[in-house]
Amino acid sequence: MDKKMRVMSERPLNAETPLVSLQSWITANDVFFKRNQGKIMSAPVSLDSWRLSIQGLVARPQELSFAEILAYPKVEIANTLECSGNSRSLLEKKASGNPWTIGGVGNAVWGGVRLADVLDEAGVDSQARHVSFEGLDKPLGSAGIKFIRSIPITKALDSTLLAYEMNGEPLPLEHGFPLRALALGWTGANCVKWLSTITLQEEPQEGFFMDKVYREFQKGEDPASGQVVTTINIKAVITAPENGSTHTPGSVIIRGAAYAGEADVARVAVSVDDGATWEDAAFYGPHERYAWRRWEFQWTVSEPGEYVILARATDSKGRVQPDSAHWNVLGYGNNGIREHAVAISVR
Ligand SMILES: Nc1nc2c(c(=O)[nH]1)N[C@H]1C(S)=C(S)[C@@H](COP(=O)(O)O)O[C@H]1N2
Ligand SMILES: [Mo]
Repeated sequence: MDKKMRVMSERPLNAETPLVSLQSWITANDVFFKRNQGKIMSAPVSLDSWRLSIQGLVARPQELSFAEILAYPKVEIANTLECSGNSRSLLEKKASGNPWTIGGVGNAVWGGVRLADVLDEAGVDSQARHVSFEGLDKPLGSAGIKFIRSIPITKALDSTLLAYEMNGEPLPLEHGFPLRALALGWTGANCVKWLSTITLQEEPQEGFFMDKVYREFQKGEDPASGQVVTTINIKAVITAPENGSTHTPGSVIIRGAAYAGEADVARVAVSVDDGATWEDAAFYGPHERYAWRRWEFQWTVSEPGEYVILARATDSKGRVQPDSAHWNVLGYGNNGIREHAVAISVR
């Protein structure tokens, strides 16, 4: 793994993408954030023996070989993937979990097949309401709890990919080789890696990774009563200039990325005076559904001083990034404008 990544833990492997690598539209595979709950296999599984089981509420249960997956029509989709806990460490009030700054996110072009096509072949029963995904990774720790997650059937049939390629390469081992789920526009926890079994069921999956985590709840509340984290929140991140950097008077280019999960990023506004006034940034580069948009703002600063730069994204449905994040015990979905402020000096 690239040593430029910020490793938060080795066992399990949790590492975030460095700021410089968030500046390109495509996040390279070697610096793409890595988030794991369990133990990654030390070597890729053999494609000859690998099978994907489709079971549960289907007319024709399947045991698909990798070649059979490849035989489905191939789609390539740019999709920004973000960990539910990204930006957690920027919250003013501490929340438990990996201390992500802004690098628990990345954008890749994923190659694979539509889950809908595969499920169509299996014949989905009319009682099926949820689709659960299980991977080949082994749990860490004595409790031995496997990472199994389900999503509603509507999402599974509408916009979920089974990906075997990442940025034109076979899915790297750390990102789920040979096949992973990608619920487009939804947070990483909804995108199970090293897929082995897909089960169609009437009820949502139960268990630790559905009921105790990836839900937004407050202190004293039962985690299971909280909302499940699904779509990625509207958010703009500033990738330049760097927080705490010093500049000479003149031109300073402010750049970043903005993403909105299943929605489209419609607008990014920038403030260089700590929120007193705002101006629109300009978008540049590709504009694709589910992928982040890059933006920039050419700022001319003549007065030396301390400046606080803020960015505020709005999506196509009119949803605006909040001034401050909606806090919850596990610190999910931090998209607060304040929390993502960048302070610089001009001298
Ligand atoms: N099998 C399996 N899938 C998994 C996980 C895991 O621990 N095991 N972690 C999830 C979480 S929380 C995230 S954020 C994403 C991270 O994907 P990446 O490591 O490819 O960036 O994978 C998800 N899929
Ligand atoms: Mo995550």
